[in-house]
Formats: sequence, C-alpha cells, structure tokens
Amino acid sequence: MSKYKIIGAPAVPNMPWQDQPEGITGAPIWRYTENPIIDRNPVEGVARIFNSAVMPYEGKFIGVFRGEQTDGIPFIYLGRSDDAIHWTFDKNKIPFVDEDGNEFMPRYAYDPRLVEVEGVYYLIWCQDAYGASIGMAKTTDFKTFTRIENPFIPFNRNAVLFPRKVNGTYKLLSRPSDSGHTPFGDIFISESPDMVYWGKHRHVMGRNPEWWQSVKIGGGAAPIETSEGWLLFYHGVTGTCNGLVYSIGGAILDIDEPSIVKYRCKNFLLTPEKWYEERGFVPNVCFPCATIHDADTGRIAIYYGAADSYVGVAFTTLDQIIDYIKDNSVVREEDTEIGKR
Ligand code: BMA
Repeated sequence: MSKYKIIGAPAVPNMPWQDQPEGITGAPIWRYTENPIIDRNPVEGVARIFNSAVMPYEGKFIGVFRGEQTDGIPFIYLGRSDDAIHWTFDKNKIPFVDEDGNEFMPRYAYDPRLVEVEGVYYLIWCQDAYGASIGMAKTTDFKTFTRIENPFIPFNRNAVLFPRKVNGTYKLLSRPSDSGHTPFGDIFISESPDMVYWGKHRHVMGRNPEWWQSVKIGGGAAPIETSEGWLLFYHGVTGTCNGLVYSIGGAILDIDEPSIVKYRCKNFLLTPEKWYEERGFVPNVCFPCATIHDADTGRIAIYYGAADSYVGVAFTTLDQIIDYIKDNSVVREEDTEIGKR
C-alpha cells in the first residue's frame, strides 16, 4: 500500500522498470543497467540525441528528441517505441507549420518537452526569437505540428508546462537567461488563460548555497501531480575550474499555488558519475526532460540527457523519492513566498 498517490495520470503497466539494486547510499534513484538507451549517430545526419522528452501514447510510447545534426545545429525529431527503451526515429526533423498550415521552422530548436493538457499535446523548446527564447507547438495526432505564439520575449530557456490548468489557467515554468552559457538563473512561473498571453509572473525558487545548484537551476520534467503537491525534477548547476556540472534535483510545489515551494531537497538526486554522464560532447551533464510514471504502482522513470551526447533512464518510486525530498528538505524564505515583488 503506497503512502502517497499520483493524481490525474493514467496507469502505465508497460513502463520500463528495474528493481532497486543493493547498496544505494544516496538518494533512492538507480540507473537503468543498459544505459545509455540511445547511442551516437542514431539517425542519418544526426550525430547525437540527448535532452529529450517521452510519454505514453496509445499503449506504446512517443517522444520528441533533441537531435544534434552533423552541421552542429539542433532540431527536434519524433521517435516511437514499444517499450520506451528501444526507439526508432523519423528520418526528417518535425515539420512545423504555422496556424495557416504553411511551413514555419525555427532556426534551431533544442531541449524539447512534451506535455498533454486536456487532450492536446504541447511541444515546448528553446529557439531563437532574436535571442534565445521559448518556442511552442501543439498537435493532436503527432502528424501535424502547429506552432503557437512564443510565450516570452528573449531571453528565456527551460520552459516546462504543467499537465493541467491550475486555478483555471495554464502554468509554465521557465528560466530567464541569456543566449550563452548563462552564469545565473532562477525558476519562475507564468500563467495564461489561452496559451497565447502569459503573465502574472512569480518567482518559484532560486539557485541556492548548496554548491551543486549554486550557479543556476532550471525546470526539468513536467511536474507530476501527487497527494503531497507537484513533484518537480529539475536541474541544478555548479561551476568548477573545468566547467559547469549539471545534476538532478527534486522539489515539491504547492498544489494550488505552485510558486510556493513546500519541500526542496538540499542534496542532488543524481549527479554525473557514469562514463556516459562524465564523458561526451559536454562532460558532466545530467539534464532531466521527462518522466514516465505509473499511477498504480508509483513507479517513476526519469529520462535525462547525459553529457550532451546520450539519453539515460533512472528509476525511483513515488514513496521513496517524496520521503527523501522531505527528509532532506531545506526551504528558504524566497522559496516559500508567493514570489511577487
Ligand atoms: C545548457 C543547455 C542544455 C545543455 C547544457 C549543458 O545551457 O544548452 O541543452 O545540456 O547547457 O551543455
């Protein structure tokens, strides 16, 4: 009998899973033993796939993948899988159109998220809009992908949509940033009545004195609705003499007022330590973009980009991760306020 509940999400009995191995000393998260699940050069003209988002779809799985082309420019590719481990990808990048059905491709697109809200699937990514910004599209059939308005002016990255309206409006986490390797950054939340006009911006949480998240933080997977609040896996970044290091962190946001952080784990949940996380195009990166979770068992699979080169999967359970976040929670005044000044 589980202690906590996943709310509003379906059972996914065929989600990937491995039982917890012996000997875990830190957070209760364990990597899939066959990681990385996507190797280099997965598609003609694509050198690496990483930082990608997947979800259950029609009894199988679908995903939007950051494909770094062989000219170095990232775009989004559609992938399908029977087991959420072995993926096949479309040869061509997703052909976005505008609201009139005309081709409307971004100049580049990276770090996609994929979130269903009320039967519509939204893709959210980082792109150029006269500076680094957020792009969005919607689909109902994974055949036609219609771009909708960009939610923000530059500079902003790491946008993550909530899987339902909260208090009657769509909610979007994002991180104001610059176009480069931004040396600062907090998570904010904005709301919209229609996915066009975004406002009522509130601060959710900031970079913290804990060293692993002292430079910047950014949204990761779409928040999971639970009986304790919104469970958020995010990334936290530290600076070293050898560059930035990206780890995965965890927090629980208030269910009705998600700008308020109820619990925030002072320890990282996952930090680069396997070869595919420490070695690659950009070493030392674990960058979460999605979860697959099963409401019946509370099993959670976290999908994360590894070293800007691969996709990895790590497992946990709702009860274990919520207890770990609560037991190791440190929330500061900035986190617990409504976030309006
Ligand atoms: C960030 C983003 C991510 C990337 C990370 C590490 O700024 O560009 O896509 O994984 O840097 O290189």
